[in-house]
Amino acid sequence: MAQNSRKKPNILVTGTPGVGKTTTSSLLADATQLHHINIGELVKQKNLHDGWDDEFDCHIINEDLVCDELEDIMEEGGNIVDYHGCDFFPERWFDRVVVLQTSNPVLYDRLSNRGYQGAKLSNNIECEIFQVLLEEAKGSYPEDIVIPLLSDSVEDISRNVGVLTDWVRSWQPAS
Ligand code: DAT
Repeated sequence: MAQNSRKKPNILVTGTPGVGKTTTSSLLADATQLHHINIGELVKQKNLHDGWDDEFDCHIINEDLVCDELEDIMEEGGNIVDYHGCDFFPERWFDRVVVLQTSNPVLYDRLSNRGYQGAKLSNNIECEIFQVLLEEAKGSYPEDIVIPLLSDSVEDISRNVGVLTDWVRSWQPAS
């Protein structure tokens, strides 16, 4: 199917854990009536993983199973996909790739509050410092659809949801 034949857009919301992907995606889904897909939850619910990674303290996601599971609904359009990785989804799925970013001290506090510590905490802070997700997104999608947005404060969330809602409302399927 051609990239632009869907009737509603698909948006990928990515970034380091803790930057506000789920909060932003959920509010954006409420504002636009698009469907929020939290990949972490989907992987757990549908067992789309190859077991548990003790070192990183998370499921080992099976990327092929995730892509198979989503193919039909992504083809339909109208989805907000929320995940801390972006290089294994087909490029043709997305009309916008939003990379949320958070200042290091703010992210450190958020992840500490979430109970992250030791290597898990420092790996994620390093991931944000080195803009790993922004680079991954730019390497995986056309640069003109990759949008970095600051997500430090509640005001940032409101502004980001507003900007993205306007974009969704003005999006037109190609004729
Ligand atoms: P993610 O889905 O990227 O892991 P989240 O949406 O679960 O992040 O948010 C993690 C926590 O941080 C949660 O308690 C909400 C809070 N938070 C996220 N973005 C924020 C922001 N821009 N301003 C204030 N709090 C924020």
